Amino acid sequence: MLDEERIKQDFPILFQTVNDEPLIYLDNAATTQKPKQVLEVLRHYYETDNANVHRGVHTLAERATKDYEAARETVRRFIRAGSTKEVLFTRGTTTSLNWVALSFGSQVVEAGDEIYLTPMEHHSNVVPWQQLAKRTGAVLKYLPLEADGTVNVARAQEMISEKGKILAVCHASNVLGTVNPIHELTEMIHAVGGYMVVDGAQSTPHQVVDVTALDVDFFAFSGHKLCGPTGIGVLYGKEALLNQMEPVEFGGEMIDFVYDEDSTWKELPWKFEAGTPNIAGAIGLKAAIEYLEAIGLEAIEQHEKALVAHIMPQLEQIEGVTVYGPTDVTKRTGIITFNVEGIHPHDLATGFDMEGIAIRAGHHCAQPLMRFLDVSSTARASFYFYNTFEEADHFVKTLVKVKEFFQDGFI
Ligand code: C6P
Repeated sequence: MLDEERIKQDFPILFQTVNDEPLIYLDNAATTQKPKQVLEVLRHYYETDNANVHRGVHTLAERATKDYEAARETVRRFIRAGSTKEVLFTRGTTTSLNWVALSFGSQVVEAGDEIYLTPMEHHSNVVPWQQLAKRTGAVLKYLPLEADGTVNVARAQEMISEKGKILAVCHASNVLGTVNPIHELTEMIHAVGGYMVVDGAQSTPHQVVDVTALDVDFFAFSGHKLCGPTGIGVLYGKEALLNQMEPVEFGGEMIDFVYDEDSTWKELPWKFEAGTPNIAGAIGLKAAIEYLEAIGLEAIEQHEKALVAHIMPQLEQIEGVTVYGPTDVTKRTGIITFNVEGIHPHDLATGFDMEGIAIRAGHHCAQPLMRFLDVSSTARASFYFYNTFEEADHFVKTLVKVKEFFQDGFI
């Protein structure tokens, strides 16, 4: 069990009022708040160690380099990768997925090959593949979903053919809260000689991730969704594949020798990291991971499931509320995406904000999924380990209040 009331004290931003009400932050799928422990590490880095990495021989440069590379080792351990050569720092999930599609994708995908996605992918795991398909003449195919938004594994198996080259799928959906059967899907694409690319943006912050056990070829996530800074993310790739993959960006840092007409690259992982990297971001990410590990990823996952299990039956009692995704709470992360009949999601989000509660409304960068759900947009409350049961109850009460306001015209 996790003591969320105590944990909440670590997050200074949560102790403020919004529209004269205590802030309840339920937009954690968009980005998470940062604990004091991370803020202090960032402050300490800039106050005492700030220097460029892999360049200087002076003391500060050596300290910054040591801390930056220690962050890589922390990420390696966190996602259970075999080697730090397999851990590339990027700007975030979007950059990581673009790198794979741009470089690896262009190397292995040919005209007529098939690239599989699911309708629940975030645009960051759709558009780079659309562009790759256009460049190469490959065919994009969407694996079918069940009515509750989970992947229809049997039909996926039928659909994945000998032409399959890439299967790109989210580990957890940013809308439905479903967790996909990554290992099973990985076996399917490997069986036809293809590669598995996983968007881990919404799983890595909420559950134990083991890229080695999952046997995925590439895995992407963002630091800001797990209490780390913005502008830092990770691309994991199997060493043999990264060795074969060409860099996407070129310039300082990533070269070995630069001749007049051509150049050679450093070894992994540095051949991919052109220019001055986000040093503070990596160091902040390390602090965030250590913070999460101290709480325990299993405890975080349990807490979010307990919150959702507490809320879902209450939502079912409210007339006109539709919750999307599986009804089985054990199959969900801490995301609750919903609509209220007759009320636009943006009105709902504004109503919640009037009550100090931050939720998100819109298409959540998942327009193919909106078409599957046959809606133009939805509201979404996304919980994290620092959200309390009291906040969960307040969320439900506020939903009733906001609904009555828009239906009856007073609050
Ligand atoms: N989803 C949300 O509110 P970046 O922006 O690169 O850190 O992450 C992109 C991304 C990729 N995949 C998934 C599953 C995601 O949820 C996100 C970010 C946010 O749902 C912002 S749109």
